[in-house]
Amino acid sequence: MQPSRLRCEHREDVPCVDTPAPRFAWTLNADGRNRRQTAYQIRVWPDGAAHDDPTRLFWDSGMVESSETLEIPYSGLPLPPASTFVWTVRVRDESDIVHGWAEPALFRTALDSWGAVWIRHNPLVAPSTRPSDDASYPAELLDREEPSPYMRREFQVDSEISRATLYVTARGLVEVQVNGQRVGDNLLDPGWTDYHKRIEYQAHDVTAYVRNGPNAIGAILGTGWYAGHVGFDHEHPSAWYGHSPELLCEVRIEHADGRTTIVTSDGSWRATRNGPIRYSDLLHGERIDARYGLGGWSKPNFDDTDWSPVLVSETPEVPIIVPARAQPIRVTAQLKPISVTQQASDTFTFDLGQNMVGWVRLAVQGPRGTRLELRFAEMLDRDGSIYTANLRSARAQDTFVLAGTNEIEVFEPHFTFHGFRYVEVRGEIDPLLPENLTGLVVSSDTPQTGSFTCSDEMVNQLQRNIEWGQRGNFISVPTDCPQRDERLGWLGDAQIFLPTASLNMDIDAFVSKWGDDVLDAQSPSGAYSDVAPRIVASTDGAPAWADAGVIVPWTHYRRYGDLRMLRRHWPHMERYLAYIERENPKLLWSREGMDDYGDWLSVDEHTPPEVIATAYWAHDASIMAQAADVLGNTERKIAYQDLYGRISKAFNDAYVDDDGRIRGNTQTGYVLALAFGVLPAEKRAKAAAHLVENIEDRGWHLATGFLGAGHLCPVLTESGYPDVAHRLLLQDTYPSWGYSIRHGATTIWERWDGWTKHAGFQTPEMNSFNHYSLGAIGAWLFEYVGGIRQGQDEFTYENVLIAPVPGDLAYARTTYRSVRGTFVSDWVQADSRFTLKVDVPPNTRATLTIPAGSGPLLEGGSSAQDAAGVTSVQRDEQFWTTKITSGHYEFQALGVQPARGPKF
Ligand code: RAM
Repeated sequence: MQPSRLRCEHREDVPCVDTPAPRFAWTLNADGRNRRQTAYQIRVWPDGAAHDDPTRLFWDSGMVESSETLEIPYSGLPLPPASTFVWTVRVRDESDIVHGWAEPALFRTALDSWGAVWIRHNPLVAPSTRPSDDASYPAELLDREEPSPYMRREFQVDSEISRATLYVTARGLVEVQVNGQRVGDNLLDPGWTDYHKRIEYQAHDVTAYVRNGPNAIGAILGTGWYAGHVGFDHEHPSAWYGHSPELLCEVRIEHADGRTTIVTSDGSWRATRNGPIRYSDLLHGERIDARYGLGGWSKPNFDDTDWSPVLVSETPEVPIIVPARAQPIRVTAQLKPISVTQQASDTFTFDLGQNMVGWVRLAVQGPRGTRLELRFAEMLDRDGSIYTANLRSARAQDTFVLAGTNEIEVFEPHFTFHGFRYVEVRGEIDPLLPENLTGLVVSSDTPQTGSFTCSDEMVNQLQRNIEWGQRGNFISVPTDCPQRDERLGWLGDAQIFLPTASLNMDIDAFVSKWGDDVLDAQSPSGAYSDVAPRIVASTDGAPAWADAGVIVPWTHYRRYGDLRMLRRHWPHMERYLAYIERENPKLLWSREGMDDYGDWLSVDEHTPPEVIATAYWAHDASIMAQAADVLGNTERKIAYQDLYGRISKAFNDAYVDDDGRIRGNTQTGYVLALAFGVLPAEKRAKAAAHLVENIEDRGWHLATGFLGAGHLCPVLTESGYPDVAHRLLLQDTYPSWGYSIRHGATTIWERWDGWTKHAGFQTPEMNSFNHYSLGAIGAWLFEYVGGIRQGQDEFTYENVLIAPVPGDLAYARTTYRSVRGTFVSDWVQADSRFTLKVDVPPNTRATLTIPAGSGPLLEGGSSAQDAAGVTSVQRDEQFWTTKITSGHYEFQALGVQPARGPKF
């Protein structure tokens, strides 16, 4: 029983931790059934020492009698700052066998203080205005020039190096080079936070970069979220946090003789703005002019006499500078164009075949000064030209100017990103071929954890579209869209999509980081904001958006078991609940003139805002009661249960008639009331019937916006209408998920009618083709069609349900790598039998629900009753219910009619 996937502070890569008690977790792998961990032993030691040298151990937990594999806090000697540690774990199993130590993993401890100071280029030193040999350089480009600062210093190392670590951050964006080599593969560091309150830094092992003798370190800065354009507020067009980017960094060199030398950002650095990056902005793009090549600027002995001294910054200190919590942004995939068409003698349009987020690498050859203009778009217009109207004010344009080296020159931007499928390249260049261009897909590098495939290709495309939407919008924060002048961390979108996102990928660390952004953005009143980090949309308290402050930590806890995050958010959640109650003393959400987005982008239906808001408030209260219970706070639990009851009663008295009809009679009204459990038992079935009537009246179409879309299919399924849920899944006429897919969508669209056959493109004012919210149906695919889910009172995947809802699909295969290991549900219905293969990881249990027919239930060909690891088998009219322990099983229910499974 070998532990694997060792995680420290929720990361498998090397995290830098700033807590005295970092938490450890692992996953167990073991053959056979009913496998359990009965004890564990953890050891932690400094990197370089041996784990069996007792004099060097910082912590040896000894054998701890426990089956726990999550959230185990370090409790050894105090961990010194700025150090690297190794840890491992071994376990004892159910037969008292102690197994071998796991492959060790690393973590670093944070800096305790910075010896470095923030530096910036001197704004009084103007960059050269145009390359010396190009008098014709277009004036309109020069106007926009705001070249990136390049900064450097040299340092001498004169004794053997045992380790070198770089700690670096920026107000803006930063890329570091040491001795001519780019450090690491992180992109767009340090990501986005409210820079007035909190900035993250990265730690990199640079031992391989630094050498005995002369060394040089260099940094390139971009404006990024700090000083560039963000969002859509034209009154406040850029520089939300500051005007000019700044650098903070420090290299700690540990020597073999035990000494440490520190090289920091300080007044001795020199800077220039005469490098190749002439302009960069997240929304508008980047301009690179290779004629400004700086040669070996980040190598030692470079002549920087025409560079100028940097200024030590006078910007007020940031209160909190913390190590980066989540995985960095990286290139996570590369795409080759599926075609290139020549639009005019100097215009080529590449099609990458996939709406993606990131940028392109262009490899071209041409004369010095050749200027190539690249524009990016998600869609094509009727005439085959790129459709950019929906980007609003985002120019999304990269410019590459060739140095004319007689060789192939390779261009790639540094400090921008675009959302696109099509790339138009314009310029005097030999005809371009697909080989000239590569799409680089850029995303926060969250590991994949889920997969879903089934017998219906349209549904498989839906799953791919959801994943691409996630990839493209999880860039440091979860954003609404990646292409237009917006890209904000909308709370509503996030709370709707996180249950799905956390099945597709391990967003544990990513969300705990964004959780801090949410706390940083909370108003003094207690209201949570509309967006976090909080800029552009400065309002707060919107129902279903602000409620994310409560929903997100709870969703996160249920997926990942992160109690510390829940505890940290708890007082803020309490403040929010107090705020709503203060504003709505009658227990119905009634605050006039408040921020309210309603059931955003619903079609032909208007759900009364008070119905939505009050249902969400009840939902918050119910979450609070459950969270209080988990946190061991019985008094608050009772108080919130009571509040939940009172809000539900007020909701029913005001909005629900005896026949279960809810004010507005809309799909989302019924869906939310049912999902959040605010209806009394006797009205639930009636309300569900009204919901189905509504869907039927629309010819089996949905009408929900963001808020209803994610809960719709789960509610239908739970209310006894799985066939209706499947019907909506497979629907491909407007409006439906299938409609966009039938019309070529490779991502989830912002609106059901983003493009329709009858009306063409929706208004360019708000029409993103890469918005994940409506992709919130993804959780239903995993949790109901695949069937892997947690029961109401079951947390963190110790005891799961595997209850497939097959509909008319012939098969579905679902895998989910949970915090406790991988669950698989792989079912096929054919020839009067329903086959379900499952994997349940060690230390966990599952209850399976399998469609029952006239024949028996077999496991591995014999009676399921007698199978090893099966602890109970029961049946009612419709289903077998089987309880199993860990392991791999193959069940078959025989005589299931009709051939495609039960009729619900
Ligand atoms: C739009 C955003 C987002 C939504 C808000 C209310 O501008 O795209 O998706 O949450 O409005």
